[in-house]
Amino acid sequence: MKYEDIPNKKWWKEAIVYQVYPRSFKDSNADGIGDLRGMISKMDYLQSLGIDVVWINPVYASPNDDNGYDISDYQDIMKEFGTMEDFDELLDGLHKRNIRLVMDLVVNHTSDEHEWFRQSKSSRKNPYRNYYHWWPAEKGRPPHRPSFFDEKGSGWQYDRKTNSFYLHIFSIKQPDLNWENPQLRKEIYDMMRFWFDKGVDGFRMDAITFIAKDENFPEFTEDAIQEEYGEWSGYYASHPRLHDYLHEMHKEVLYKYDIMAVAEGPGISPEEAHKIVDPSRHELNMLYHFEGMGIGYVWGEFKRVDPDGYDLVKFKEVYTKWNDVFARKGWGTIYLGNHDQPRMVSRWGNDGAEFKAPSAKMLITFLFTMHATPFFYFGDEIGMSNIRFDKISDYRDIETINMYKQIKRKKGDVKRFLENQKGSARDNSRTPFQWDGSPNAGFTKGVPWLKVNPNHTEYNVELQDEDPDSILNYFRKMIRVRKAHPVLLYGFYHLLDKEHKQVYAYTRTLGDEKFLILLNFSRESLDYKIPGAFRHDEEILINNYKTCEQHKDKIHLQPYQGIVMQAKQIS
Ligand code: ISL
Ligand code: CA
Repeated sequence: MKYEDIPNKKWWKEAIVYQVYPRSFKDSNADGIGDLRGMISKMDYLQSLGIDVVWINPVYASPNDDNGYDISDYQDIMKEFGTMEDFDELLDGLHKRNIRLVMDLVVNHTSDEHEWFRQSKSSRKNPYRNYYHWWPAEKGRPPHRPSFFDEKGSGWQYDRKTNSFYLHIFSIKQPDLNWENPQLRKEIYDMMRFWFDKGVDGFRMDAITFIAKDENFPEFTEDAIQEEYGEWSGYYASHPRLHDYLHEMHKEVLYKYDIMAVAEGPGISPEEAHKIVDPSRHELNMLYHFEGMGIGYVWGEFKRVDPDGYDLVKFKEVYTKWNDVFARKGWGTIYLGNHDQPRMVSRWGNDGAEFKAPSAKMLITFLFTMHATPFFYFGDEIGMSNIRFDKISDYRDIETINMYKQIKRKKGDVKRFLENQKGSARDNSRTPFQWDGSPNAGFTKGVPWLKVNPNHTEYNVELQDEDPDSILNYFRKMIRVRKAHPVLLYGFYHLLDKEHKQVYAYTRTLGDEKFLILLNFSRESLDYKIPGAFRHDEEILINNYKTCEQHKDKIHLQPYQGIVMQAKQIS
C-alpha cells in the first residue's frame, strides 16, 4: 500500500517519543542538578537520535517534594532548571531541529505551596476553598482513601486552621484539585492555552484518571482495594465524569491546536481507555496503560518486582490484548519503562555483562515494531541499567523514603524492603545520564543530586557513538528502518505462537507488505520454525547479532536475538 493511500494518518502516530528527565540529563552550572541550559547544549545529540518528540518531565516552579510533580506555579519555570527565556530558547532550538516538545500536565493536584492552596486553606469562606477537596472535621473522620506517598498511608491530611481534612492521593504536599468546580477547570484550560500559544506541541497528562472521583466519598472497603486495573472505578479515580472533563477540555482547548494529548492511564479498563482515544468522542489522542507494567510485580506489603522474573506468555497476552483495543479505532502507545519504573533492560531484558547489549537491542526492536507510538526513556538507547542502592540514604525519591518510614513505623521488614527496592525503586531510572567515562559521567562538574551509576565507564554516549555495533547506533538504525517502512507504522499486528515461552513472534501487514518479527526473550539459544508465509531466505532488515543462521525452515536464534524480516511476497 502506498503511504499516500493510508487513511487517518497523523504525525503523532508516526512519531518516536523520547522522554527526558531534566533533573538528570545535563547540568550546566555545576550545582549537581540537570537544567534547561544543559538540555540546550545537548540538542544536537537529541537530533542525532532521529527522534521526533521530546517529552520533558515537569519543569514548572516547584518545591520539589516529588521532583516537580508538585507544582507551585504553572506558568513559571523551576528556579533550579532556569528561566522562561531558557525554556523559549529550548523550544525554539528543538523546533529548528524538527523535534516537537511535549510537556507534562499535572492537574490532578498542585503543590501545597501553590497560591490556590494557600488561599483555599486560609478560611472556609475563601473563594478558592472549592478548588480542593475538604472534609469538615465535625463530620468525623473521612472515609479511608489510600495515598501513594504518605508515610501513614492515608490520603487525608488534617489542617488545624479550618478544622478540616484535605485529600491528597499522592504526598501531603500534593493536595488534589477539585475538578467538579467549573472555575478551577477554566483556570486549567487558560493555563493550557498559555503553553500551546507559546508553541508547545502537546501534553502528557499526569495521573489524569485521578481527576474524576466520587465526590461523595463512599466507604472504601477492603474488598475494593484491588491492584488490578479498572478496579479503582469511582473511589478515587476513573469516575465516569472523566469523559465529561476530557471532552470539555477538547472543546475548550485541544481541538484548536495541532498537538498531541496522551493520558497517563493508571487503573483504567480497556473499554474506558478506548473511549478516551476514540476520535469520534473528541477527548484525547492516546493513552498509556499500566497492565504491561504490572506484569511480574508482586503486591503485598509493598510493590516489588518478582525476583523470579516474569512470564513471557502473559506478557504477549497483555500486549496483544491492548494492541487489539486500538487496532481499528483510536491509537495505542508502547513503552517498557519511564521515570516511575526500574530500567527497561534490567527488568525485561538481562543486564548482566554478557547479555546487556543484545537484550537492550532486542527490547528496542520490540518497541519499534509494535503497532503503536513508541515512548523511549532517556538512557535506554545506551543500555542504562538499575543502580541498585544498598542504603536508604542513597535514595531521593519520596515514594521509597516514605514507604521505608511506613514499614519502619509498622515494625515491618525494612531489610527486605531495601533488597526489593534494588529491582523496583523509581530512583533506578533517575540516575544521571551517562555522557562519557569521566568521574560524573559528564553530567555535572559538581556533586550530582543522585549518584551516577558506576557502570558509566562502560556504558556511555562517547564510547557508543563511535562504535558501529553499539546499542546507540542500533537504536538509530532501527529508527531509520521504521521510518522507511510504513508497514511498521500502520501495519496490522498479528501474534504467532502465543504459547511459546521464549520467543515473541508476530507479523505486521499492510496491503501486500508483510514483516515478520522474531524476538528471543530468553538467555538460551534455540531453533525456531519460520512460519509458513515466510521463506528462510527472506531479506533480513534488522538483526541485533552479526549473524543469523538459517537452515531450511528453521532459524537459529541466539540469546536475546531479535530479527525483523520482510516477506518478498505473501504466499
Ligand atoms: O509511580 C507509581 C508507583 O510506583 C505510580 O503509581 C504513579 O504514582 C502513578 O503512575 C502516577 O504517576 C505520576 O504522578 C505522580 C508522580 O509521582 C509520578 O512521577 C508521575 O508519573 C504524582 O504526580
Ligand atoms: Ca544545574
